[in-house]
Amino acid sequence: MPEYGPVTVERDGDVAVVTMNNPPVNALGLALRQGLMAALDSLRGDASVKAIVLAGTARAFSGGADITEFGGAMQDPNLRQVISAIEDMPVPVVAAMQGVALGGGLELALGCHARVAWPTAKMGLPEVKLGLLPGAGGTQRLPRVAGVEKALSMIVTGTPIGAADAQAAGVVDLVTDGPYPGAAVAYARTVTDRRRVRDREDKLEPARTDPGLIDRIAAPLLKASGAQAPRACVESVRAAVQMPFDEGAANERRLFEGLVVGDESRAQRHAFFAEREAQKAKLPPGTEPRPVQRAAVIGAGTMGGGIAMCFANAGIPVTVIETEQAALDRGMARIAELYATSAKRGSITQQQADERRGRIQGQLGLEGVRDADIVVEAVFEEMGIKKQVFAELDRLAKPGAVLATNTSYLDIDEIAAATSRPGDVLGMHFFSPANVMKLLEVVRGRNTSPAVIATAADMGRKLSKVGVVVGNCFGFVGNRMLARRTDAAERLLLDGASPQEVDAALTAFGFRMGPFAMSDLAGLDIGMRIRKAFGKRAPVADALCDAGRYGQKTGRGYYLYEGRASTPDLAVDAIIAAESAKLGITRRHIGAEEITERLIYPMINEGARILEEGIAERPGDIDAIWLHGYNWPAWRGGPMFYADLVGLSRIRDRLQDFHAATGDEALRPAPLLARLADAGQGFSTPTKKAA
Ligand code: T1G
Repeated sequence: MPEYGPVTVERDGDVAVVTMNNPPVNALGLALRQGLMAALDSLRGDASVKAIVLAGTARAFSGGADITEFGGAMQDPNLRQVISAIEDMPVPVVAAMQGVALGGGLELALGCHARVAWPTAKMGLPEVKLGLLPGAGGTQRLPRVAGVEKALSMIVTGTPIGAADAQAAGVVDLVTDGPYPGAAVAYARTVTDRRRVRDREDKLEPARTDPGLIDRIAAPLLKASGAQAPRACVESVRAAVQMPFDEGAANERRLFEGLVVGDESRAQRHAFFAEREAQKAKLPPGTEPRPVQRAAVIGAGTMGGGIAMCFANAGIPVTVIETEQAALDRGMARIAELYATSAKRGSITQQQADERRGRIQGQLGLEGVRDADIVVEAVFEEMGIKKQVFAELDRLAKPGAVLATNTSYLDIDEIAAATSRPGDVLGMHFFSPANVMKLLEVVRGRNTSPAVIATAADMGRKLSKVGVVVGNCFGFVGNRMLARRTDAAERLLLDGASPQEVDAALTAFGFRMGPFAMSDLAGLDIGMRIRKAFGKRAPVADALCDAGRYGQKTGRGYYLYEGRASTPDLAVDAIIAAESAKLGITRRHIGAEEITERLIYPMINEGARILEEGIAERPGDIDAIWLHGYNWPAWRGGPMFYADLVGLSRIRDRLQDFHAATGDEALRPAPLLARLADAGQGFSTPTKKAA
């Protein structure tokens, strides 16, 4: 069996099977491209070959272009050359797709004359999630097989589709669960139409005859993001409709080359790798996670219910524990309702909803933890109650069970000290709604054993979370940095900005919601309780709470609410002005740039302290936390990556200004930040992958 690097060629009678095997996901790096070209060259003149099947592995047909190659000089053959070579083969080439076919992987398949998919196949063009657009003909070929509407939705959202959907859309010609790749070999023998996808125009006609079609479809898709890439995707598909193939492809290339060198794509490529690196906890070699067959969650409130759903969704039976029947019934009813809604929306099947619901059992009393391998406590956020629960868990839970608390800021070591097995205790901080949000802060205590950390990190992967291991301190990583932004927002109001100006600056930066709209959604009373518990003051927020303005739940907070619709409220301006006057602050107009800097730079500064203290292992971990837990805009890469883009000397200088103006010690540049700025360095010396 001839081999060309990671590519092998095998004969099945008159059909040649070309198989890509470049673990882990058949990324189309140079060696694989060269191997494909060599294999095709070896077959081109062979008259005994009547058809070719292009195959991958069970995990991936191909995960696309090798992202680590971006930013460097791309060596030939490039992917477009490989695809043209396939298109121009003298015999039909059929793609056999199981696992993922993403980005360049789907573009490769679209270069084939036909496509056969297995039920496990997932295909899409997710380049927009890397701040790019498909750069090997995807924006030109996909509309030619799936039509403009489907293609635009797939390309601008980057969301992959399954085999059945792909067949319905015309992306694949056959879906089979026959032998792999044998069923494609059999199909290849029947293929007579060797028309290249690039030569098919019929599916472009509707857009050619209806000039407004593209904009009508694109408008709602573009609403979601302020980034450049989604707009470039639309322009490239428009070119597919308006230009001959080669011109459209050249235009796509031009757009691609503009984006790939830009900050947005660098930021999103950084985010891609940071998310994966962040999940690799630094543990002693040979540390193994403990087996988990069964889980228990204490507390059936919003968080407890969501956490239980995570376990059930991952196939792990879970017991939800409450102290009162009414609370248990409410919690179980909420879970059932959430599953019913998901089934109704079609995001899961009714059968999946029933199976998952069936894995969750409610129980009164802590006895229910006895057979659990992992217990997650999600009771009221008060230290006394937490310690009581953990003392009971220590008595009831089986030896070796992992005892986790979902606290979002309390001291893990103090909670662990309530047990005789602090090595088995750690934090597993989920984000609300827990069954939706991807982030999981895995908080190691002073005595937490490596095996327990490994078990929680492994559980994060199994629950499809981005599990980031962090150290124990007030608010861990995310909330500790968020507290700096909250303080800054409060100070901006006192200095002269309005809630809507502050929120507008942050949404313009790329967040979906500003700090005050977010506070109104969560409820100002939550912040007030924490401030009271720790003796902290926030003059404006306290005054609003004193006035009973808790946000949406009371119909007024920083804004006035009619249902979910909010409007500015002059009464709030008066409250703010009064608090400023009490503090002798002269209010002034503050521009959007200063507002943005005063919200973001203190967070970055706190991030530097967190790195210095070893609470976070890598700057990328902080970025992954903010990207997956706090809606930091992906095209800005995360706070620490963004800091490197801005330049640490600018941030240091501005912080010094803010410190001088307010006397707030938290705004004094952190030693690490000052040191790196003085040395002209950044938080992340460019890793090979994000260069
Ligand atoms: N390039 C390089 N490395 C990749 C890679 C890729 N395309 N995809 C995955 N990896 C690495 C990843 O970093 C990790 O490494 C390991 O593989 C396993 O990945 C011209 C411009 C395929 C769905 O956007 O979405 O084609 O951490 O942990 O959960 O138009 O990886 O082990 O060292 O994520 O099973 C478009 C990106 C590229 C798909 C598998 N393609 N990949 O998920 O494993 S741009 C994508 C994924 C492009 C063309 C353009 C996922 C996956 P390590 P993993 P997984």
